[in-house]
Amino acid sequence: MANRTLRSLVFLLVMAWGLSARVFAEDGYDLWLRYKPLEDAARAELHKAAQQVAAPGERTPTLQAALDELVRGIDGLAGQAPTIAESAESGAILLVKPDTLPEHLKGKVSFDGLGGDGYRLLSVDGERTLIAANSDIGLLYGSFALLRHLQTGGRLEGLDVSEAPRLQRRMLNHWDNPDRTVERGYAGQSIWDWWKLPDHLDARYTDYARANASIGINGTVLNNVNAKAEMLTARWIAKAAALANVLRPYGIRVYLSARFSAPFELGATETADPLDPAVRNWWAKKADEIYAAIPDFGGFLVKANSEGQPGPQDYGRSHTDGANMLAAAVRPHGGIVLWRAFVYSETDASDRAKQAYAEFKPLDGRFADNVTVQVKNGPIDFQPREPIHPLFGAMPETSVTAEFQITKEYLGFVTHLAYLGPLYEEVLKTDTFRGGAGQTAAKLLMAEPLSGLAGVANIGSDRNWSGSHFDQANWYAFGRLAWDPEASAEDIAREWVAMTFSRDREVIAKVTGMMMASREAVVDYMTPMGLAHLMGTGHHYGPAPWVDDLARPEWNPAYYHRADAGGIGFDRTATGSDAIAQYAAPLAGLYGDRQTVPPEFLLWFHHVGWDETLPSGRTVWAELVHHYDRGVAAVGTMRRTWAGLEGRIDPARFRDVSDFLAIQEKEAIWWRDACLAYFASVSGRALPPGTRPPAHPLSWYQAQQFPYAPGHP
Ligand code: GCW
Repeated sequence: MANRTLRSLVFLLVMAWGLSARVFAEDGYDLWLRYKPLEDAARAELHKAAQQVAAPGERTPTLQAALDELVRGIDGLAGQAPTIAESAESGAILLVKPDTLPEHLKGKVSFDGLGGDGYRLLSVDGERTLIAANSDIGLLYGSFALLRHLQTGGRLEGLDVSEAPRLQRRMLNHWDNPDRTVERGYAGQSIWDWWKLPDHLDARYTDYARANASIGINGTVLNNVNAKAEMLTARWIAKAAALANVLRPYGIRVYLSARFSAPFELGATETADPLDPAVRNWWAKKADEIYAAIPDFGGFLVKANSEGQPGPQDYGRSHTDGANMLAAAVRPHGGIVLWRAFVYSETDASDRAKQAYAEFKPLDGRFADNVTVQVKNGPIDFQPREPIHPLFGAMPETSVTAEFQITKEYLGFVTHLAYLGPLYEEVLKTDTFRGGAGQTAAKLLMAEPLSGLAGVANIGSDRNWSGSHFDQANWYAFGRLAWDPEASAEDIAREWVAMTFSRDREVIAKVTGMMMASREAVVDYMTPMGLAHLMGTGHHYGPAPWVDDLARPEWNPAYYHRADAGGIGFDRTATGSDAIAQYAAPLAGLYGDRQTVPPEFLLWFHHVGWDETLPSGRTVWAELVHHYDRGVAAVGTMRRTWAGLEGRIDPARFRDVSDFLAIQEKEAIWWRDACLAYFASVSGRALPPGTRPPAHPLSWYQAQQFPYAPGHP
């Protein structure tokens, strides 16, 4: 008998242990929407103030989503789920629009300045909290904002916050293929389980929608810009429509990348010439077909005449001919065309950094008004650091959208911690001087008639969505900056840490500190001082500054760094490629002058002698070594900071991050050693005294091959 009792007890204990492990093991799936219990006093206070959530008026799917999220969030934070009511008594959270505002509050609550998507959070009567908006989407955004406020330690009392997004289109671009591979994706397969669509809707799609709505994302391009024609067939439109149905209540519109040669490739026309009536007709009919299935379809994203993709130039036509044909097709339905400016051609050997501007600037004023030209943040390609793209503000008669990369193709994939908030912020805060001082990229974007920000998604089927816990922060920061391009990357990091890891002040400070230093560390150990594109061929994993024999000149790292026995750097001044002439005068002057060029762009714009002395007092060669060392040291610091947080972060995520930081440190050393070995060999300079020599001879680094590196098409 005693034995049996003991056995049952042991059994129960084991069960309880298993259950708690399941309940408490954090795997990152919940992202920043974890809603962990508040500490005692705050929990009791919230419990009292949020016994009900009420939303008078028609219960649309969007309003239902808002209520469900509030119930879920308050349940987690306060330890008890509020009930959903029709009208609000005291102790309630009330979701209202101008026409559902309770009688006694009429005239007392202003909805001014909220626009369609904005919201107001307001304490009233000392015992109710209003979420006020002009639309259901505004109420959904307001609900997420209220939960964010509570998750980051805010209280309901005395609340009065109004916010409205400052860009109209806040979009993710998925580079997802129909076979579920993801170009430059490092987080597993595509989350779109195309094969089972439209009949099976993975629950993840709804969580994807929640996460995106929580940061204000309102558009998603489902497929890769290197698009397949099949995506535009009836079979695939049905799949996109099924996804659109899931995303719609969360305010997210679906867009598709369109392959320019689709009508021809699908056998419907003899050509894809944008001036051919049959081709134009095909696109118009195709748009009708798509809109019949997806009434709120956003439009087409197009990569044309770039890296081998088809486009109007194949028929002697221009980007405007191509873009405007598609614009005409979607116009009757209210759709838009996002036409990418990421172009460079092998026939122009001068300077890849100049080509987008050279091709697009002359077309200013010729794009239809439902076209926006989508421009990458820098003139080359999502490098750890680039100066701003000269096209921003350079086409006053054309709408321009900015494109950032969230996935870290050139910043160490998912195993390197690199918080991209500071990269985005640096670009957005850059003064372009277009039309006078103070014209930052953020200001220009906000003034566009079709304003928007696009981010190449880092989302995949990995349990933690982004491949690493910290890469979730890049998705989050992108969304927050698309909502407000003048927000601070550091504030965003702090808020994300509080929601994602811990509300403990010291943890927040330490982790935020790690994040804020992380991108500069990557710049330092990969491409310091304005260097770019030193990554391995094709997969872009690891260092390969020595590569100089690829078919196209601008595929070679040597093309970018131009190092030789005399010096290093790309002369883009008037004596060189004169790329600086594409910037507005004050900026061109700043970048073009050796004395005023910001040190972080020195080698981007200038070719300098190895022995020249810099303001730091070091020679160019010694400065380069200094940066590589500093980058490695910064990763060591991140590792130590993280190690010091053991016990204050849940064990599973603590271990994941620890492992990745160890990989990062190993690879930072590899980058440093390989680059220094190579640059020492070209410069003929010895390492400064006291510098640790590379672990291997240069030939060892050159021999490394990575045939299975992820994300490589
Ligand atoms: O960064 C480069 C990538 C390509 C990508 C291209 C682009 C989708 O290496 O994989 O193709 O940019 O932006 O079109």
